[in-house]
Amino acid sequence: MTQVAKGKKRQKSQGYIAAASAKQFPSPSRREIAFAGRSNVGKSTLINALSKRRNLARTSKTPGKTRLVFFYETERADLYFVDLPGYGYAKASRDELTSFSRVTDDYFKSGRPIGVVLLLIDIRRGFGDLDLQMLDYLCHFNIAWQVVLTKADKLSRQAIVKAEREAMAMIEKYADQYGHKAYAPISVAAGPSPRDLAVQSLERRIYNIVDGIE
Ligand SMILES: Nc1nc2c(ncn2[C@@H]2O[C@H](COP(=O)(O)OP(=O)(O)O)[C@@H](O)[C@H]2O)c(=O)[nH]1
Ligand SMILES: [Mg+2]
Repeated sequence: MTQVAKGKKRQKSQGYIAAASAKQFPSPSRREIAFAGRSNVGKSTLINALSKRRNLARTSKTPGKTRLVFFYETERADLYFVDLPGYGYAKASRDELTSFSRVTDDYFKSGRPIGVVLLLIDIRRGFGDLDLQMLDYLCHFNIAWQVVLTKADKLSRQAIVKAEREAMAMIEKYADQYGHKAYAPISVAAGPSPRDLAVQSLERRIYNIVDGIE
């Protein structure tokens, strides 16, 4: 069996579609919950925690590896989790990239049935320029977004409260400016303890947003 054939088989049995360009996006038959953020912020880890499947989305210690958009089937047959390419790092060099990839751009511009975008921010770093650019982008396209502060296990309780307060100030500023709904940030530690209560409250929040309850 060739490498390509093996890859295809695995893709089918795991219930996901990997797209390198807009042409490969699935037909818009399900609503989508998209995960955006810098490379290495914890997108794939959070998708695994929310999917309750440890190895659905591939995680990596090396930033900047994923350049595809992955559409993962979820517990709910009417939804996809969409893992977007991380921004901020070029693959080969460790140079900072200053914009989003073509396929990310296409994803937001092609009128996908997006229910909500989770914008992941490393709780220790806070918002960077590219994160703010992403917020502008989401507001511009009038897409609902929820900020998730990742790797909360790396900070003390007190530092988490401070980081959440700072993130909320940023969220309110953007939401006010665009007349957007301001959802409070949720801090998660999806890596070490995926059954974390915060992951469960995030799960409730995102389903409430896509179902129009919040
Ligand atoms: N301590 C800690 N590490 C995490 C957490 N989430 C992700 N990581 C680690 O961060 C690295 C990047 O995670 P990954 O999900 O691949 O990030 P992605 O590039 O955004 O998809 C991996 O080594 C993960 O194990 C977390 O909540 N806490
Ligand atoms: Mg990833």
